[in-house]
Amino acid sequence: MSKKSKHNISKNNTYVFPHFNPRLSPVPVRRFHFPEGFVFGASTSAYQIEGAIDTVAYGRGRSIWEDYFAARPHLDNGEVACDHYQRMVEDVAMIKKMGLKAYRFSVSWPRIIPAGTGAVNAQGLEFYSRLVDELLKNGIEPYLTLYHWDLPAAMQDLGGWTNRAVAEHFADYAKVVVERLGDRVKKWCTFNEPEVIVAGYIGDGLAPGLKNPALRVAVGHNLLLAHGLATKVLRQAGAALKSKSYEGDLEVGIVLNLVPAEPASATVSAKTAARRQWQRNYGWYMDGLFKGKYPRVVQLEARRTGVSISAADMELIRQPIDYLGINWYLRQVVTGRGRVIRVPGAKETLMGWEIHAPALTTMLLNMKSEYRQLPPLYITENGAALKDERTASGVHDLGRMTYTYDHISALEMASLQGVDIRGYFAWSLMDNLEWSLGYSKTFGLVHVDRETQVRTVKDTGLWYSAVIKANSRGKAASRKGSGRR
Ligand code: IFM
Repeated sequence: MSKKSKHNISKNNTYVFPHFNPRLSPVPVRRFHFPEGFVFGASTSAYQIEGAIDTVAYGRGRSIWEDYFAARPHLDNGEVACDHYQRMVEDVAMIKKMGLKAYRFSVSWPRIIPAGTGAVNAQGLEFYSRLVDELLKNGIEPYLTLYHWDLPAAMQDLGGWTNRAVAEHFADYAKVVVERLGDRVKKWCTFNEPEVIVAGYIGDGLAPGLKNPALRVAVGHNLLLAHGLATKVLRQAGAALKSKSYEGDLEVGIVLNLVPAEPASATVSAKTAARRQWQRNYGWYMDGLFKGKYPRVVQLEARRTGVSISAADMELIRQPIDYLGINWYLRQVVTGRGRVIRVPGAKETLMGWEIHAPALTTMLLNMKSEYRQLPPLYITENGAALKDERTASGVHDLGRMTYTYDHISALEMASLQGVDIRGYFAWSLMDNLEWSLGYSKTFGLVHVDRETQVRTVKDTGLWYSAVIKANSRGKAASRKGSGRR
């Protein structure tokens, strides 16, 4: 490091914070028109960043990513990931330096209850307790997700999410976590992206990789049941713990990845096909949660695949939640024949996902008019896998900066038109394990050197940091009340 360098380097050389001049930023650093209390944060998930999966050293049980993807040794795995388990304190210091007001992370079921049910791994639970303390000490609000895809292998041995009993075990696990952390964590989320969890049963790109399309509705329905059971547990525990360190009740939500389907043309057939595409794949989670009834296309599929759905199930699923988290990445464009097409000339990320921010505004406005019971919303993930250029002066990623600006602006448009939107979380805080795609697809605000683990805040991270600063100026640090219906 030359003396002249303006880079800021952390005490232990863990992260580098290059100099950034907001006035010279190629993308505007401005105040957005969001309501008071709007929160800017970033997200991660346990398996994608923690490492420390060794059962002996860390007491963690095996997950489906080890045992059910074991036949694929060529794939990158989560053995080291971002080594966050060891570097947690410095990572929180970096989050603080970036000015993030909130941090969304997941806790790992196999780390806390290695066999999925029964004995608790005290070391694992303690890790999250320390993380929460560290965040609070630094003025960062924890947003905790109970399940971000790392099912204990022992639960998969029972059939995983095809088995309703696993939903009960999940609720017991939620109880263990809330009893330990509920005095300090206010924002709780049951599941991250049920639709993608289902994808691991009907395809082979994600664990457990069962390739059985007939399991689609059974798995999705059991996940929503598990959400309902855990929500009850969290509420009960919350009431018992009431107002230890924060005002009011703890808030419970779920995170859905929503991909709106837009018709490729103005024809009736294209509109009908787009509606069907949405309802079959994404809308049914919304309908279950906020209407207490699945759309017809899903009811028929349930009947065809032998899934019985009772009125009591739907009551459990539709119980009020305090917020809905939305992970937003792309839209789909659908022809009259129901084919999802690529829009000629459209820009795409390295995931092959179309970049089209206006669809976010449209989707939010449509949701507002379709779902009367919609709770307050958060964008709990949004980001892009794009090329990063690493030079001596930093990590340059103008494409991601533009993408992020455009999406926050699209969110602002929805907010100005009356959508109750309370926060935005970038995916992801740092480059991490993109599941079976390994470390090749990077979404981070922060670059992670795979050899040294040194973190370097990318240009987008620096820009985001400046945006947060610009949006905090002059605002009282007020906290909104619970959004419960
Ligand atoms: O990395 C994933 C994350 O785990 C869930 N949401 C989408 C991200 C990008 O694919």
